[in-house]
Amino acid sequence: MSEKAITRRSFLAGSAGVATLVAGGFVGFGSWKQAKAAEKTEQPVLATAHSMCNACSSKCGFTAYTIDGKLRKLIGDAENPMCKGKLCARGYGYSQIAYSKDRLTDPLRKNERGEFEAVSWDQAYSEIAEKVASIIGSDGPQAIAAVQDPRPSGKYYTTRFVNALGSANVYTHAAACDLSRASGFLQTIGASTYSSDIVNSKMTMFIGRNYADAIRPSSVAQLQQAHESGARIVIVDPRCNNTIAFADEWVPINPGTDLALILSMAHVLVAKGLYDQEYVKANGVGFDDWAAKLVSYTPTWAERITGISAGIIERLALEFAEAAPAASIEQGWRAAIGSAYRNSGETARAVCLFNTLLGCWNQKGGALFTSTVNSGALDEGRFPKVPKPAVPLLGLDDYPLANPATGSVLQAAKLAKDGAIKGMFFYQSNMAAGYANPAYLAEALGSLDLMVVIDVQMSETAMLADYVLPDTSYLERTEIPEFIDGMVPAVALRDQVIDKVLPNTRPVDQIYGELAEACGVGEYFPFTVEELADAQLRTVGLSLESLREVGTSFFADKAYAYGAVPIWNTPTGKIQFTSDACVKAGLTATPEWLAPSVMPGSDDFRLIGGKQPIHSHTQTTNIEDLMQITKDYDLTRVWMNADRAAQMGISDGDTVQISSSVHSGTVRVKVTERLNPTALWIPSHYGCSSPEQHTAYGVGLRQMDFVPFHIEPAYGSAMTEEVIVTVKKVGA
Ligand SMILES: Nc1nc2c(c(=O)[nH]1)N[C@H]1C(S)=C(S)[C@@H](COP(=O)(O)OP(=O)(O)OC[C@H]3O[C@@H](n4cnc5c(=O)[nH]c(N)nc54)[C@H](O)[C@@H]3O)O[C@H]1N2
Ligand SMILES: Nc1nc2c(c(=O)[nH]1)N[C@H]1C(S)=C(S)[C@@H](COP(=O)(O)OP(=O)(O)OC[C@H]3O[C@@H](n4cnc5c(=O)[nH]c(N)nc54)[C@H](O)[C@@H]3O)O[C@H]1N2
Ligand code: SF4
Ligand SMILES: [Mo]
Repeated sequence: MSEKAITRRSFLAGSAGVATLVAGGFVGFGSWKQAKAAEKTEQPVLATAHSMCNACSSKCGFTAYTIDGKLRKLIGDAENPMCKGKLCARGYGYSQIAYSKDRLTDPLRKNERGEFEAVSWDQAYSEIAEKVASIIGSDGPQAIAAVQDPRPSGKYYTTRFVNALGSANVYTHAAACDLSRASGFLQTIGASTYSSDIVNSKMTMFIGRNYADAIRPSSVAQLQQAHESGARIVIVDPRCNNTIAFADEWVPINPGTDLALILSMAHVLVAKGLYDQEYVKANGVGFDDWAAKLVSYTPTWAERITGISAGIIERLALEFAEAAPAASIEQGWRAAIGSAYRNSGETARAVCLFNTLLGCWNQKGGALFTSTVNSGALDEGRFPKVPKPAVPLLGLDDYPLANPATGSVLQAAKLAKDGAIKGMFFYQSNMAAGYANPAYLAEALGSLDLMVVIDVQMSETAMLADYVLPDTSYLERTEIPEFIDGMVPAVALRDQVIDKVLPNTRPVDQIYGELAEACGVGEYFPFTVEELADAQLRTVGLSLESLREVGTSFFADKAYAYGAVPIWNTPTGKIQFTSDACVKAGLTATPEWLAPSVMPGSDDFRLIGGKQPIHSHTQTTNIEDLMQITKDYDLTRVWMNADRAAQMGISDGDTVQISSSVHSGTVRVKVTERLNPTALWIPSHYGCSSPEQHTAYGVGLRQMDFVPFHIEPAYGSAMTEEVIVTVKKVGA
């Protein structure tokens, strides 16, 4: 598939053309700009620069090759820990965003008729500042909030700006991604994630995590290596996803029941005494309480819930015992334990406790706590400290287990609807299309007095805004460094690699700096992004110049060593088999079976979703070449189990109407043996409802439209798969 995409890419130079130009030699992007400024360049100038992809949050490092400031090709940097030399198809395809005809070109303001009109930057800033002042005047700074998708500069500048206004309310997309996972892990092991050492493992189980479709190139490479070196790889997924290419077994579980599987595997280990008793004793608190609950979770009990035979469950548990401590349940990301169900947070807790039974933490082949290096303290004269906001992040009272680093943006939406939050800023976030039911979000965000969206194209979220501010694309701006967690911690840079395409766009650092100035808090932004990047890098022995040379730099002296006893950063300082905070939040002390909030019957289905390798969330479907792959391979179809389809008289390619309690839509069907019969699987990228995205608009269905607005108790997530749908054939 990607080969096809690559041959179509119009920006790739023919190799003969490149060869001629190479004769002129390569220069860095900075030198190219100087040459251009001096206007002495008669011959086309080739330049190269390191930067980072922005098509998903993995931020793979690459070298960009340009001719006269225009992008010609990208090559993944071999040293970069995220890509290890290979970008994925999205990484190549998404670079076209810079030249997209649907880019936002000017600041926009919505007029009384609800239409956008172009305004000057100064006018936008001064009107926004006026509204900010009025909101703060009447409701205090805590009525201001922001949402950002964690990118290096986006995160830093959004937080700094909102904090400077006196508000702590900065949220991320976590509530629709990995909030339950991070929060459940925090309750149990005091860390929001870990890394399974797949390559050195004897056995790794993936529960709703799909390396081959929800791609990070280095993870795919690791999995391939693990598979080739004999690690036993087990995929637990209602769908036989493409990771099966590197796996030994597919466990086609009923969706939403992973907790029962884990509890009953734990039952087997505890009942047979096949767990690391010494490890549990030394590191855990409350084990006996969990063990008492596990007694009833026999494989026979779990078979009825999960649809997986008791024999298979017992075998998997015994295989784990045999492989321990070089074994683990992989950390997962989104599906099943991230934000899908009423039991996602509790499933995440159980995952950590199961790994504890294996005694695999920080063991070779087990589950590791690698580390990152961070920027040290900066000179406060040049980079003034922003005072800590008086009121803490809103929403944590209602969802007390939500990871405090991200909060629950859905509770923020509710607060907007109720009028407690009145002004919201969005940076690189398409909340309205992806974080929960879009109709609810449109209403909630529609209640705001001020909504400002900074984006590169007219997203569904931007459509709702009062002001839309056009960012430069990621290829056109320099950001602050990205510190990368790993076996050897690293740092990489997103740098400007092409000349600005649209003259009236501005980079994120400039936008927030100028907004701050207009809002009267400009004193917190008296530096350029280059100065900040350089200062941060100098605290770790590097400089902007030295990082630009190499793209990625490693901290070899901080390399991971197996065997270290982790510091369990929980209230008890132990691995918490029982948690007081969970009890306070209305859950059980130890993870017990908690059924999903809805269950499909024999006439309907649970709608589940997932990634396709050529798209990211909602942000890439407007890229023509990526969407062409969708069309060529008919990728908008929903998957339906072959037996169920036969029973309903539905054939491959038929058109069906899918209806949930809140939405209905028609789509074509892919009939397959590769899906659990209780599930209907929908790709999560389609159904764009912004007419200004001319390629993506109206193609396919949007998963989130079918999901009612509801929030996982205690954890604050979107419960994206707590939805039952009926299916009716409407056309052959
Ligand atoms: N429908 C749907 N919903 C989803 C998902 C899905 O696959 N489909 N996935 C879920 C998951 S796992 C996650 S992590 C979240 C992700 O949710 P988000 O982080 O909101 O990601 P996207 O939906 O891709 O929206 C990103 C927005 O950023 C804009 N953007 C892209 N580049 C730039 C830039 O350089 N500058 C600025 N200012 N904006 C830019 C895009 O145009 C787009 O509007 O969504 C969750 N919800
Ligand atoms: N191509 C692509 N890659 C991406 C992204 C992207 O948008 N596109 N986004 C990145 C981001 S932000 C994220 S969060 C990750 C997400 O990474 P993943 O969590 O791996 O991705 P998903 O596709 O959401 O879900 C993985 C699998 O879970 C299965 N699943 C659904 N429901 C259940 C269930 O109840 N139980 C079990 N056991 N399995 C279930 C789905 O069938 C799917 O195959 O991907 C990252 N990589
Ligand atoms: S995984 Fe693909 S889309 Fe994500 S950063 Fe890497 S190359 Fe870009
Ligand atoms: Mo995500």
